[in-house]
Amino acid sequence: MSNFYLTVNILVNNLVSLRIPVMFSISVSSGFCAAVVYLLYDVNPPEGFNLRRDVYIRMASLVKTLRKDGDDWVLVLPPWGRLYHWQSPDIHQVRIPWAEFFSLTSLQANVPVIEYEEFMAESGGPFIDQVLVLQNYAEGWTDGKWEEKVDERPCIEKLMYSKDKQGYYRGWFWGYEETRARNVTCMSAQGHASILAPLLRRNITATSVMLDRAETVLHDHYAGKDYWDTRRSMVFAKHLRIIGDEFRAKYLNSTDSSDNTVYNEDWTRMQAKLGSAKGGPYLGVHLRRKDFIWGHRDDVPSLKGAVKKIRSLMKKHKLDRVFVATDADEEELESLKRLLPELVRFEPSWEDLELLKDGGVAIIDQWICAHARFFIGTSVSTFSFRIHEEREILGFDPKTTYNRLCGDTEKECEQPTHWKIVY
Ligand SMILES: Nc1nc2c(ncn2[C@@H]2O[C@H](COP(=O)(O)OP(=O)(O)O)[C@@H](O)[C@H]2O)c(=O)[nH]1
Ligand SMILES: [Mg+2]
Repeated sequence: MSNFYLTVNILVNNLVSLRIPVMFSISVSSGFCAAVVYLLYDVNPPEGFNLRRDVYIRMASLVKTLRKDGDDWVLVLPPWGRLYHWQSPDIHQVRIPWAEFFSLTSLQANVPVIEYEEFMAESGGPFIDQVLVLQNYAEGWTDGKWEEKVDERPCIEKLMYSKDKQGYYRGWFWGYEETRARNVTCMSAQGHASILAPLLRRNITATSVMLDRAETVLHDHYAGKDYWDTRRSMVFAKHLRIIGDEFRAKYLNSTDSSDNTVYNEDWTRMQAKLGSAKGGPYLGVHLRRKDFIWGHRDDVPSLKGAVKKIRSLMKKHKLDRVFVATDADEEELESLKRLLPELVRFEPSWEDLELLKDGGVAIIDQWICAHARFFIGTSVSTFSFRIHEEREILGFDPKTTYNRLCGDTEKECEQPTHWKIVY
């Protein structure tokens, strides 16, 4: 009996102590639920689309770690835009929501995510409580010893944020000029993404924290189960997959049923057996040019060298069609077409490009390469790596996937690593 009263007393006390903050603090939405905390992030401006996709995986992992303590962390998707490679003229390519490229419901089945505009609406405006600018340690690794650590430090590089008259920090917030930060701090960090978790938990008085230069932290466990869960959840937006599929059917004689590449939009149910996918009757090539050849890298072939390899692969695998995804400029493209007149490319009209944007076209290129009977990519291109993963998800034999073009004079042409999915 006395026990009963005690329980009631505790309950009453808890109710009282829980209710009080509700009356004074707008950040607590209900007495019993953990308050929402938003994690925002951004990546070094020169980084391209496919490394950014990789950083998303690191941030999703961090949010999962943060949520383990019961706090309701939500990942805010950084709008796409102002990417160095997205230079199609006269097309507005900024403030692009993730839903234009990825299936949001698929992402949400992995970790809670919202678009930036939703964040502004939900959190009460274009304000970010705390920006943490991640950087390395000025002194590098001391004694050549690697250790995981994170510390507040003076900013090493010039701060890309400046205070306005009201004392708010202004800077690049994905093209949302009205967005401001209340506080900006530089943090030296060395290690995997989740080393930030204790620091972020201590910061819990803030309702929104943005990690800038988020690529500074590494994967918690590259190619582990959590990596693959997040990667598999990055299902391309349906309209892009449909356009890619229609193109395959029309120009490459390729359909899912004949190629054994039937896709389940619900990624949690997609578990294709390795080697089960046959792929369409064409060779898929990702031929990365531009900045990859400007540096005269010896692991990247000349056009002639690439075409020679393409022809020999077509012969070897008895394929009479070849699909080429490339970022080659006009001049190189003309040469390539002269050397390989039968090549098939996805070339959108200006109107289509305006709708799909450079990012959408890149995804369609990747999707078509992902369905080829045999694929060959370019050395250390994250664009090619994402194609490898897509093919792994579809269930291709690794021999048909982890291939890359070799430089004309490259001696040891090491081939890409096979990363097996952990389900
Ligand atoms: N459409 C299309 N775009 C490409 C292709 N290759 C490169 N790009 C563009 O160039 C960018 C390359 O940057 P990134 O994604 O970082 O890949 P990486 O630099 O090759 O590792 C892509 O995001 C695309 O915008 C391609 O085959 N097709
Ligand atoms: Mg890049």
